[in-house]
Amino acid sequence: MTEHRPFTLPPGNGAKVCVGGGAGFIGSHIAKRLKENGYKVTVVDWKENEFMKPEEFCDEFILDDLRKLEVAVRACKDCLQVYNLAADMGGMGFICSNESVLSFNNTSISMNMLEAARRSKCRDFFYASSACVYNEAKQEDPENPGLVESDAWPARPQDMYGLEKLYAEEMALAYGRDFPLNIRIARFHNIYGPRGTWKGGREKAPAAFCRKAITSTVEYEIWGDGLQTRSFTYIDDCVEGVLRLTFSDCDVPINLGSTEMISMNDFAAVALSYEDKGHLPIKHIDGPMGVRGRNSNNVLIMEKLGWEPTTKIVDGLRKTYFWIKGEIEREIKEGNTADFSKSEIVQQVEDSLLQLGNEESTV
Ligand code: NAD
Ligand code: GDC
Ligand code: GDD
Repeated sequence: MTEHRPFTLPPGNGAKVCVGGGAGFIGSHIAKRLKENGYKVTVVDWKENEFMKPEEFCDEFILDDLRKLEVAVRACKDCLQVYNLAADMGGMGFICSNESVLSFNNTSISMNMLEAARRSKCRDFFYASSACVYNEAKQEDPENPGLVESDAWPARPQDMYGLEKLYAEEMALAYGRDFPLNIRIARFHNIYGPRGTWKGGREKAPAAFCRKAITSTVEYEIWGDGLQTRSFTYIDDCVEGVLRLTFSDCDVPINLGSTEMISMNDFAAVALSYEDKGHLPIKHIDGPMGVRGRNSNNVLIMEKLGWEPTTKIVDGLRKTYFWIKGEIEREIKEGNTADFSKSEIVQQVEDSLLQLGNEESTV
C-alpha cells in the first residue's frame, strides 16, 4: 500500500459549521467528529437521531424541513463551512421505488443548502454525491474495473436519484465558479457501519445482509442472482475522507470508496461467517438489483488527497454485524415481533408529499 499523506483536522476554536442531514447516519458521524475538535456545530434535520442525544454530536439542533429555503438560510447563518448530507435516500429497494418523491425532495434540499451557503458568505461547501451518478452503460459487467470520475459524462445514471446527484454536483460547481465559495464534492460508494439504517426498507445491502444473517434460521434470502458486485466503504473511512477533502484544495468531484469489490453471494458468505451460519442455503429471489457491477477507481483521490479508504470488508462488516445484533436484541426485548430475515420494499409517495402540502412556505 502506498503511504498516506498525514492529516490533522484543523482545530475549530469555536468556528460555526452547519451539517445538513446531520441527524442521519453519515452526517451524525461527521458532526460528532467536528464537535469533538472544537467546532460549533449546527445540525439541521427533519428527524431526530435515533441513537444519540443532540448534545452528543452538535451544539444546536434545528428540527425542520430543508425543502424550505428559509430553514436552510437560518441554519447556515454565520457558518464558515456547510456540509450537505441531507437527502431522502436509501438502498436499492428504496431509491428505485420512490423516484418522483426523491426527485422533488432532493432537488429542493440541494438547491436550498447551496443558496443558503452563498447568502451566508460561507467559505467551504461540501456536497455528498454518489456512485449512482455514473453512466449505467459502464456498470453492466460484474467485473467492473473501477469507475473513473470522467465516466459520469456523457450522463445516463440508472435512476432519478443518481441524476439529481449529478445535477446538484453541476449546480454546486457553477456556484463555485460564480461566487467565492469553495466547492468540495465526494461520490460515496455504499457507506456502511454502526448507526446506519438496518431495517424498514431504506437499508442498503451491508446492513440488510447482517440483519438477515443474524435472524435467518432456515434459508438466507438475496435479491437477484447474487452475482452483482459492489465495493463497500466503512463509515470511519468516509468521515476521514470527507474532512480531508473539505480542507483540501481539490475542486473537482472525486470518488470516496473502497476498491475491494465483492459479489453479493460472497458478501452474504462474509455476513454468515461471524457466527458460523455458512451452512444456511442461499435463496435467490426477485428484487431490485440496481447496477450489475460497481467499483471505485481511486487514482484521482490518491493524486488529490494522498489517501484512500483502507478498511477491509471482513473487519468493517464484523463491527456492523455485532452492532445490529445488539439493536435486534433490544427490539425483541421491547416486544418487536417483526420478521427481520426478509427485506421490505416501501413506497412513501403520499406521506412525503402530504408533509409538504400541510405546511405553509414563506418563501
Ligand atoms: P441518512 O438517511 O441516514 O441521512 C440523511 C438525513 O437527511 C436523514 O437524517 C434525513 O432525515 C435528512 N433529511 C432528508 N430529507 C430532509 C429534509 N427535507 N429536511 C431536513 N433533513 C432531511 O443517509 P446517509 O447514508 O447518512 O446519507 C447522507 C448523504 O450521503 C445523502 O446525501 C446521501 O444521498 C449520500 N450518499 C450516501 C450513501 C450511502 O451509502 N450511505 C452513498 C452515496 C451517497
Ligand atoms: O441497496 P444496495 O446496497 O444499493 O444494494 C446492493 C445490492 O445488493 C443490490 O444488487 C441488491 O439487489 C442486493 N441485495 C440483495 N439483497 C437486501 O436485502 C438485498 N437489501 C438490499 N438493500 N440489497 C440487497 C446504492 C444506492 C444508495 C447509495 C449507493 C452509493 O445502490 O441505493 O443510495 O447512493 O448506491 O454506492 P446499491 O449499491 O445498488
Ligand atoms: N438493500 C438490499 N437489501 N440489497 C440487497 C438485498 C437486500 O435485502 N438483497 C440483495 N441485495 C442486492 C441489491 O439487489 C443490489 O444488487 C445490491 O445488493 C446492493 O444493494 P444496495 O446496497 O441496496 O444498493 P447499491 O449498492 O446498489 O446502492 C447504494 O449505494 C449507492 C452508492 O454506491 C444505494 O445506497 C444508492 O442510493 C447509492 O447511491
